[in-house]
Amino acid sequence: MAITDIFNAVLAFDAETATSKTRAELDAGTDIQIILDDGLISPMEVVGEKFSAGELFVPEMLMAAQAMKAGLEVIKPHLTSEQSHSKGTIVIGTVIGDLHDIGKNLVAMMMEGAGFEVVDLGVDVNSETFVKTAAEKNADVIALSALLTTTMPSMESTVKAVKEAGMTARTIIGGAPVTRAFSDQIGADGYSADAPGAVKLVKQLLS
Ligand code: B1M
Repeated sequence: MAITDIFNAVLAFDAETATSKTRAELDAGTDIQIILDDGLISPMEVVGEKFSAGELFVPEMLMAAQAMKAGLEVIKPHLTSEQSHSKGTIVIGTVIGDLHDIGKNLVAMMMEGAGFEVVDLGVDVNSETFVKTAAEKNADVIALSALLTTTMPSMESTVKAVKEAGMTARTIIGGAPVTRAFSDQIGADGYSADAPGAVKLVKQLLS
C-alpha cells in the first residue's frame, strides 16, 4: 500500500481504486495532507500538463477529475479546518440563457483538484446571483462560462455588475466561442481556453 497507488488510480481514471486506496491510507493513519497533496492533487497537475501537451483529451481529463473527486469525498469528512483551508474561493457558473455545463464542470473539478474551494452555481446564472454569492462567500474569483455566442453578452453584463458592486473578486471567462480579445474588450481579469489553463490563470491572479 502506498500513496502512489492513489496517484496511479487517478491517472488511470479509476474512481473505484482511488476510493478504496484512499480509504486504506486513511485507515492506516497516513497524514491526510499527504493523501490530499501527493495522492489526489498532484496527479491532476500531471493530467493538466498532458492535456496541454495534446497527450490527453477532454473525456480522459473528465474521468481523471471524477477519480480525484471520488478520493476527495473519502477524506473530506476527516479534514480539519486547517487542512481544508483552501487556496482561495471560486464562484463558478454558466451565464444566463446558457445550459451548457460540461466544460464548466470540468473547470470546477480541476479547480477543486488544485485545492480551491469551489461554489458551483450551475447553469443559467444571472449577474445578480454571481454578485450576491461572491459577496456572501467572500470569493476571490468569479468564473464565467458560455458556450453560445448569444450568451456572451451576459458575460459583459456580469463583469460590469461585479465592478459596479465595488467587489475585489477577479473575473475570469471561458468557453468555446470566447476569445482573449473578447475578454479584454469586456474588461474581464483573465481568459483561458481550457480547464488546466483556468487553474494556472487563477493561481497567477491570486499569487
Ligand atoms: Co449545444 N451548442 N446547444 N448543446 N452544444 C454548441 C455549443 C454548438 C457550437 C453546436 C453547433 O451548432 N455546432 C451551438 C452553439 C452555436 C453558437 O452559439 N455559435 C449549440 C447550440 C446552438 C445549442 C442550442 C441552441 C441548440 C438548440 O436547442 N437549437 C441549445 C441551447 C440550449 C441553451 O444553452 N440554452 C443547445 C443545447 C445543447 C445540449 C443541452 C443538447 C447539450 C449540452 C449538455 C450539457 O452541457 N449538459 C449541448 C452540447 C453537448 C453541445 C456541444 C455538442 C458540445 C459542448 C461540450 O460540452 N463540449 C457543442 C458543440 C461543440 O462544442 N462541438 C454545442 C465539451 C466541453 C468539455 O467543452 O464546454 O467548450 P467546452 O469547455 C472547454 C473550453 O471551452 C473551456 O474548458 C473546457 C475544456 O477544458 N471552458 C472554460 C469552458 N468553460 C470555461 C470557463 C473558464 C475557462 C475555460 O473560465 C471560467
